[in-house]
Amino acid sequence: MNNISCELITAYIGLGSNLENPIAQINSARLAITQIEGVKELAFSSLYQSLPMGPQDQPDYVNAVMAISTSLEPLVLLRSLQSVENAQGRVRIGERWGARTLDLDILLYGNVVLDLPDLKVPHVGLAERSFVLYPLQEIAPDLLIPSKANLAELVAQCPLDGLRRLN
Ligand code: ROI
Repeated sequence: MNNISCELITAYIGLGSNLENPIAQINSARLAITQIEGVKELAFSSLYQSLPMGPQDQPDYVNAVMAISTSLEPLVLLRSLQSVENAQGRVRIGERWGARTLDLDILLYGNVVLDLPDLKVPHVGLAERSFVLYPLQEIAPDLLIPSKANLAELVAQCPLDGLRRLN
């Protein structure tokens, strides 16, 4: 045993896609995330169809939320998720809040609050996004969100905004 630091953190990842077969994008991202060393899947929500937040001249999104147990530090986890995005054809140019093949966001990392240039947790948009809150509630109904509120309160204040469960 030479692995000294092995604290496991429960983190929540938001998955979103609105290009090139979004359902397949989400399913293959799920598989790729489970194959990251130091990551184990704990739960995966249903898939949801959602109206685009941001510019409206883009296709509807498919969204889901995944709970993982991880030994990776937050920024290492972020870089690993970015590799998955890149492997699935994500191109970081073009319009802000435009269409994308795959978006992976760290929504929560245990009870940690982080405000780094590259990573803010809890995710800044979490409280306003039905396509994050409802799937999150499905897999973690009793969740407390550090520095915000409990999830049930946030869900109660967030209209569905066209969100539809797909499966
Ligand atoms: N809108 C929806 N419905 N779902 C997303 O995952 C999503 N992701 C984004 C922006 C462009 C803000 N809009 C979205 O990054």
